[in-house]
Amino acid sequence: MQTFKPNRRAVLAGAGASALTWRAGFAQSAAVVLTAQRANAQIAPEGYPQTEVWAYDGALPGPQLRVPQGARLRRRFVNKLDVASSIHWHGIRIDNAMDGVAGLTQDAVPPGNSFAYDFMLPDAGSYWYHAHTNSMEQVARGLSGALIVEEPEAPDVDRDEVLMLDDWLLDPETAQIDPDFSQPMTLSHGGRLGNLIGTNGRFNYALAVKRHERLRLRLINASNARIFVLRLVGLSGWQVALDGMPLPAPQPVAQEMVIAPAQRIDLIVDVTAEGAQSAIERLGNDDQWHTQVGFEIAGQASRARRDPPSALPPNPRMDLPDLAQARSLEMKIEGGAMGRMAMGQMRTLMQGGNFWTLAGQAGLGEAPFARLSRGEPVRLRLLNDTAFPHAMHLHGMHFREVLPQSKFGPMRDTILTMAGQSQEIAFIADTPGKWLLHCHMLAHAAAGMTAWIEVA
Ligand SMILES: [Cu+2]
Repeated sequence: MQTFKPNRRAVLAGAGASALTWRAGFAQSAAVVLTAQRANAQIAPEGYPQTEVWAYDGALPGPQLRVPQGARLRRRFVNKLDVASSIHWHGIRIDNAMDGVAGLTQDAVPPGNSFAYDFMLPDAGSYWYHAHTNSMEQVARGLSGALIVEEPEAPDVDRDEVLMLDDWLLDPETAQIDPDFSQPMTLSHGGRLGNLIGTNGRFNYALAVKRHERLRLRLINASNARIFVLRLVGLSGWQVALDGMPLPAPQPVAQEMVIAPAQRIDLIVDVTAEGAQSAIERLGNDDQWHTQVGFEIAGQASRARRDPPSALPPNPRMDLPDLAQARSLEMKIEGGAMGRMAMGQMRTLMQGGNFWTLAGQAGLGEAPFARLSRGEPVRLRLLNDTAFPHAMHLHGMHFREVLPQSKFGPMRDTILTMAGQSQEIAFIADTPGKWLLHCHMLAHAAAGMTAWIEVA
């Protein structure tokens, strides 16, 4: 297998913006800032006005941060918004003080103030960063970006592209973001779903590719609540990582892929289409397939057919938890519309502005859901006793689903649990600190679906 310096290749490929942000990352100057500010973006089709967004460095999505594995990321977060904010580095097994959860790991940064984020990146892979103060609103308004941690030796691909899938809830006349973030219907049902779906801040994002080109595609679901069901057309590919963590072997993409809010899928794909078009398509509510990302074929890559890709090198600390020694925990997910929660209990919940509970509690309590000893194996049963799917995200540590016959699923940081489903996850509590466990349907998190655990 031929290898190459990934960042150099990206520069040579003319990936202008990402190359620049990569250099900024590599400079590792404490003076490098990341600013949350108002900006305008052409999200909606031509003919519509620009949309006012809140964006990191004024870009939608925010600047793509690329850092070598094992390096530090240093960014002074400058808040130029009118509201307090903070940044969560999603999926990073991070120093707890840098996790960005306002009210748990730091105070929200007031308008006009700043906060120095400075942390090690132990794992290669596709991660992302987003606001974690009133995140339902702040992420919906645009505060998210990709955080890519580069392997020391990148896989043999021609290009490396980040695809941030998102949806926006816009006024169909003015193309401005719907400012109602407290709609009971949204909070108690499936969450805030947009009416304009797109990729990388555009409704019709497309890439020009060559036939037989091999691409690494990093899919990131940055939406508030949308579960994307995707398929490849004119592309043949393999999944090589989930939520940043490499799979032990590349998995051929044989059928539809499901990517829940906050989840990532790393693909290596070959452009195999005979015609001029290939695409990642999305299954719509109308049961039709729609283009999510177009791949417009112009020209031919020098190499035609290649061998299947190799597995990505494993990250550190991917050991399987010892189930026999593990502490068993259970978390019931209850509430929401059409659920089985008793009327009286639901009424009390709603008086506090909530619709959902985790293990009987709405929002963060004084005491954690669990106190864990550092290094302890844990198994946690998630019982979704609601009428809706949820994307449960654990901060600070990745987990594996426990499958029948004590087999394990891949390491992930976010698991999709369907209505009525019971799943068990297991992990080694090896990152000290206070860690959030919450639904990444951000309206659900805003309406009670947050808990925390402590590892000490
Ligand atoms: Cu949820």
